[in-house]
Amino acid sequence: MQLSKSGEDTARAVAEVLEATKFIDMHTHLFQPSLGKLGLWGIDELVTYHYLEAELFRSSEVKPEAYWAMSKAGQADLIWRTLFVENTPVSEATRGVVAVLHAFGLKTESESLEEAREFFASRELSRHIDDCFAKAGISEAVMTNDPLDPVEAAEWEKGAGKDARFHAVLRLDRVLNQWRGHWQVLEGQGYRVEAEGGGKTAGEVRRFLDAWAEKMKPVYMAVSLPDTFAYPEESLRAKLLREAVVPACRERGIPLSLMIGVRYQVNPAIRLAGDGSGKADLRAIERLCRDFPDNKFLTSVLSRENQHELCVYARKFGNLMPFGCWWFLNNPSVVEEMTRERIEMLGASFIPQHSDARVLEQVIYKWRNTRRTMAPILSQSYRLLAEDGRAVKRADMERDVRRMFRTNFERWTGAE
Ligand code: FIX
Ligand code: ZN
Repeated sequence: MQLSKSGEDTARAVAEVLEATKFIDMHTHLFQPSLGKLGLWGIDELVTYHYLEAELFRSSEVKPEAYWAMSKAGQADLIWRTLFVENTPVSEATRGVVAVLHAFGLKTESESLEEAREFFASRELSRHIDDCFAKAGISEAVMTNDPLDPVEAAEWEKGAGKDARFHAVLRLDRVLNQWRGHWQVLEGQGYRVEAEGGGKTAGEVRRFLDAWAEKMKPVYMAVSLPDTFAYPEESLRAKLLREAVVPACRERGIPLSLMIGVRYQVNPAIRLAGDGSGKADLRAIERLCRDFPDNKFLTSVLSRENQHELCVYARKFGNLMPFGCWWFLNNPSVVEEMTRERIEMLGASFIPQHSDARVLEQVIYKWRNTRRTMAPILSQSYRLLAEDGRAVKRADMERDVRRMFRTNFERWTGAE
């Protein structure tokens, strides 16, 4: 269907296409039910999300150590009262909880969480996952799987059955960033590795990666990296990247996801909520993409100040795929700026968003927000194109949206 140049036709068609397309959520902290009790869901987990814990400590007299001593329900009741009853839930993360309650037809202005607790307690998890994914408009979610997490490793060793709604990712933070605290776990599993990384360490880490990749069948390998990350550098991390991780990804034909710019634990007192953000030196990406042209690098950077530079690098390297508006960037004001400059510089050759959901029901609001922010941006792009002489067909829109939210990922990972 040829769209007229009128804005309202375009806006309506874009909204309909976004609504009708099932997205792939290519980075989450969700877990398939066959991995036991690792997956978080329900109102108490939603309300104690670390984004909301950070906001609690700005609006309550409670001290972190007193908060951590509370029960999960007690923590949730305090956050609900503080951020949702005594204050208006206008922040992105608080509004998200309201959107989830509303999506399930629950009251959004209750003084207590009792109605919500009863509702979520009544849900059967696998059907609840189907319902949440349907409400979110996603077909599948990509997990974050840590072979050095003893609880998760034990679940994989039991033989976690494949779940078509989920894809695995081999997460490497403990290997690449926390070697000192974990090398002896590998040694205990029979890998001839050394504290300083000498001897056969790189080859043995490669053997470890291959063994876990056979078990998990990951769609990519991933690591989050500090704002100070540099490559090349004289460090064990650089050596393991060069000699173990990058070759392993290349030979398996899967990307390496680099998530760069975290300032870990700037405030340890508030635990998972205590991480910050810092501008990184993206010349590391330049060197990795140039030195390893047969590797594919999914990349998300945490500092708003690095975003335009990442787009420029993506124009230089076809093996670099920018993805997502990560963590502190996942707010409409920043998502709009990042997505507009990406479309202007990269067309549809990037992955606009991931949810980073830690609690199952978060996919509902995170993807609702993505569609809401994306619609006017895409409409504007098509209106400009029409004004400059090329009217846009609905089929063009469907192809573009499918490419950004599905086929860029599928083509890069082989995850069909
Ligand atoms: O490293 C990561 O995967 C980050 O997304 C998380 O560590 C972070 O806590 C998060 O959930 C951000 O949304
Ligand atoms: Zn994450």
